[in-house]
Amino acid sequence: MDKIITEANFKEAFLAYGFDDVKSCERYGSGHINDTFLLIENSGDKVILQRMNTMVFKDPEMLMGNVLKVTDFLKTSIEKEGGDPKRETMSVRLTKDKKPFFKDSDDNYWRVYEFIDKATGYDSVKRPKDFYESAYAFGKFQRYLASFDASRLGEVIKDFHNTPKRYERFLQVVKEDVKGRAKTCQKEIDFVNARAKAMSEATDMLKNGELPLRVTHNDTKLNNVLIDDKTGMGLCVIDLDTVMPGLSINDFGDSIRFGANTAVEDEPDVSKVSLSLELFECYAEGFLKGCGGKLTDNELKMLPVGAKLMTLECGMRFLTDYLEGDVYFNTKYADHNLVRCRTQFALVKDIEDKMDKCHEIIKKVSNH
Ligand code: ADP
Ligand code: GN1
Ligand code: MG
Repeated sequence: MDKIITEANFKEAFLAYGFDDVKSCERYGSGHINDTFLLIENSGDKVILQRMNTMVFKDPEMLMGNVLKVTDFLKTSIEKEGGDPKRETMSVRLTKDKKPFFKDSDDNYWRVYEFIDKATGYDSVKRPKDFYESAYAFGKFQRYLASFDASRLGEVIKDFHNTPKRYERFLQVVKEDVKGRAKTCQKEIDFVNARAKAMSEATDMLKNGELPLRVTHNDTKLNNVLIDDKTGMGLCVIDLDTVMPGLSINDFGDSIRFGANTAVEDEPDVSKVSLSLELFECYAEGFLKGCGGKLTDNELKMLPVGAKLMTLECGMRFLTDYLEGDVYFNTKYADHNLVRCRTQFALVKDIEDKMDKCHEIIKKVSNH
């Protein structure tokens, strides 16, 4: 569990960044990893102040190095296409000492982003158009980064979307059962084990050279893209912590997991959970358009499998965290991770049942 943030910690961070006239500094957004605050100065200036989660991101210096490289690169690409780099990508605010983060005397790592105003990160799809726009933005993000040299990026979390490795770790955690919780979730453990063979479907293809390694976002939830309140267009891809070499089908898949579910990620009533084929199609259209026709035939073919695998992997990660005593994801109540896991598994089952239909949709959308 993360240690608390004291008044003194905030004061040090404010000083490091030169915020000497703070009007308010409140928790903001619904991310599961970092501690995010919206800081407003009396002048009306707004910034996002975050305490980075150093349990998850063990090398914050490398992480911020990645973020700076990626945002600098994106700024140039956005300018070239006549966009507004101040709103269409993140801007890191430096400390008074010109550093991209600040470490306080309790070893908390802080960073500041310019606040992107009049734009919203949604926790669920209110209008299909927003989902289409988010897809276009994530696809475009990938298109921009297609010419970024991946070897410049550090691997911030090793094997982040290596599903078979995640499965190995899951098996270990079930075996150790440090909190004695395995007996409360045997059905869910069985659900994972029944899919042992499926875990390496995508990673095997990567190994065999059948799927290309690209620079991907790796955390493409709907609330990690801001939609412009005025134009309704996908404005800015945020949460760049996990930008690393990865698979396009995982970026596609994670968005489907979160946004094409007819229920929210932590819906306790699993009868409400299903894959909306309408939203699946809508996302596929936006994503393929955003990628600019750059996906290979194998990638296109594997997009629905990406959706299944990202949902299975995420459910397995929630279950792993529940078994370990809720040490990774921010939780709001005792069984939150177990509830999230059940939602994911109900969605996996529905994706499996609708797999043929998903393939048909991709064929139609990509004209293959
Ligand atoms: P986490 O890694 O915990 O998910 P995020 O970086 O995604 O943290 O930030 C959490 C939330 O804060 C986002 O979902 C978004 O609503 C908001 N947010 C983050 N950065 C900005 C920004 N630069 N401008 C406006 N809102 C932001
Ligand atoms: C976390 O940071 P956030 O809330 O956007 C997690 C993702 C999970 C997601 C599940 C670094 O995303 O991998 O898919 O929760 N991020 C990290 O909601 O582990
Ligand atoms: Mg986030």
